[in-house]
Amino acid sequence: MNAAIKNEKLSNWIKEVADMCQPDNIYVCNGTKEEYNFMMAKLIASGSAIPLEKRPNSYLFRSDPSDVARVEDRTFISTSSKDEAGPTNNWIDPSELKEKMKRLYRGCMKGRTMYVIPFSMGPIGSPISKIGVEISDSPYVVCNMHIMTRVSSKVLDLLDAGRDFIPCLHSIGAPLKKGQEDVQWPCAPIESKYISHFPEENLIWSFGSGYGGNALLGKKCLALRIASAMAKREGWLAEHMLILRLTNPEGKQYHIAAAFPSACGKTNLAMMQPAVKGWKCECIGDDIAWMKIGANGRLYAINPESGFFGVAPGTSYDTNPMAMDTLKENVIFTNCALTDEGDVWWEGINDAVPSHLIDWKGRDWTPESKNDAAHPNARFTAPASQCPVICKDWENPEGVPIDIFIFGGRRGSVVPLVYEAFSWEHGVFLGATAASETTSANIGAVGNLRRDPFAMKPFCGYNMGDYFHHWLNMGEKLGSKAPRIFYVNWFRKSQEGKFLWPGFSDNSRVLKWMCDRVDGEVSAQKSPIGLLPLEGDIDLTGLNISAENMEELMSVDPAEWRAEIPDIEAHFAMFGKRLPEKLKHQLKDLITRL
Ligand code: SAT
Ligand code: MN
Repeated sequence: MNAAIKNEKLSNWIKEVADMCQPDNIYVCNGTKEEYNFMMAKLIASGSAIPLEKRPNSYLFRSDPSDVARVEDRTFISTSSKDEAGPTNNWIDPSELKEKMKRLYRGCMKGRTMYVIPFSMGPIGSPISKIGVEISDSPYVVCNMHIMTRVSSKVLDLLDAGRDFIPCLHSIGAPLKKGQEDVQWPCAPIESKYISHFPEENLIWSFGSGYGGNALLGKKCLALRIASAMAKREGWLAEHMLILRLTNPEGKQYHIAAAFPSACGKTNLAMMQPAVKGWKCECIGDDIAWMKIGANGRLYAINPESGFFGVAPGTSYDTNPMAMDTLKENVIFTNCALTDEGDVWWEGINDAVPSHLIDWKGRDWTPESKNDAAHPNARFTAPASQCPVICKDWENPEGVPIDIFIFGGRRGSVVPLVYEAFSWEHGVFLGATAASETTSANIGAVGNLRRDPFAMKPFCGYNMGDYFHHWLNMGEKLGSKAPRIFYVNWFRKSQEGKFLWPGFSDNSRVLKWMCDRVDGEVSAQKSPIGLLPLEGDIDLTGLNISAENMEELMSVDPAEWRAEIPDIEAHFAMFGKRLPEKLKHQLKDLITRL
């Protein structure tokens, strides 16, 4: 081992894991540039990383075709009783799961180095931040953690000063026999993949996958699943939300936190350049928000991450120029296509389709090829500090005061562009019943409608019925200082199957309406599902959209909504006694209004 560990809990844990996993070496990470370069050099030498000639200090990785997204079926919330994990989580008894996984972990790092990665979620030393230590046998994970979290030996100093940490154990599950040659992306078969959480002891055990949220354990595992359980216990919120600051032409600031399922445009919204004249948007975070009630009674949010792990396909100078500018250098690309000039390419990056590429599986690709050149869940890992519209307060340990919450999803029909909740309780009902068509961010079928409450279905570390209670309680604590709640759907389609709303920078028109509502500048019209904008109140200046399209976008068809009720009822029935009475009333009221 290259460094002495003074903290007893940590040194004991390292020893225990090393005894079990039997790595050849142990290396304690310090988070420096030199370390990053050293790791990358090893990854280039082994053939795993391809340096990109066109982008300084940037690399392309290709994963195993079986290891391309989060594996929700193999993700477990292991609480002492099944009821504590609730109906939306997979559950195995903790001792049984640990036994199973210990068998897998035994000797799993043979032939490899075990990396000890001390990291902070949130600014190092801030009272809101949480410390994690990930043990991983993947140098790809180390490099990604350098970007996505604050990896530093200063974190070890904090442990010495008495701070606690969350142990996050990760193995790709691919030991090497003596002399055995490694593959480009080692991982274990699907049936031995486990992404396990033990929220009652703040512990994470992940085995078998090297990809994204399965392996970069600071993100979904710590900052959402474990943190949501801590937040419930401690009275704060850990949410799957972007955070942005809007500034109006008079200089007034509004802070918005918005929850959408994975691959529904959070990164695009977080970095949007408003189409509305004089308005400015700055990014604070694109995926996760931790929120606490401040001394003045308002809700303050921080982004615990330090990078973006964004979906590449569809990202372009038209859809998200700020993301494109973030990606000029120091980026890790995974499962993108490679151009002959040594740059990355993906579907939707620009109109010019190259005549030849190497696809994400490493095969020759031409425009005649049947398959996509980049995997639909291909990702970029980029430092948040490189985003041209990163907010100057993005690392402020105090956070920013939230004015507006937005929930939403991807719905081709039924749901209008925007509506406002009647009250906090009704807003919680909107969050609790949010639905979206599934995307390629999870292994499984794409395009099926599923209820994804608060976009937290895959990320809530305890019983979701209790989570709904927690949101209702937070509203009571916040009282008149609670953020206003809205629901949006950027994805409604016409009868002909065309998107009705242009989206992207034009979404600012919808956000502006929300700000006007907060300021009491505009009224709204009551509909059975919530408060709708009055005609003319959404600023459409400079936008070429027909009155018919606008009408179709905003239409609420009671018959279509009545047809949703059985699915909402079935969804609520899952939670049994844990479903808050207030949500039952909300559903009754909706039925009456319809
Ligand atoms: O792979 S991740 O879980 O980090 C990405 C996502 O699903 O949002
Ligand atoms: Mn996400």
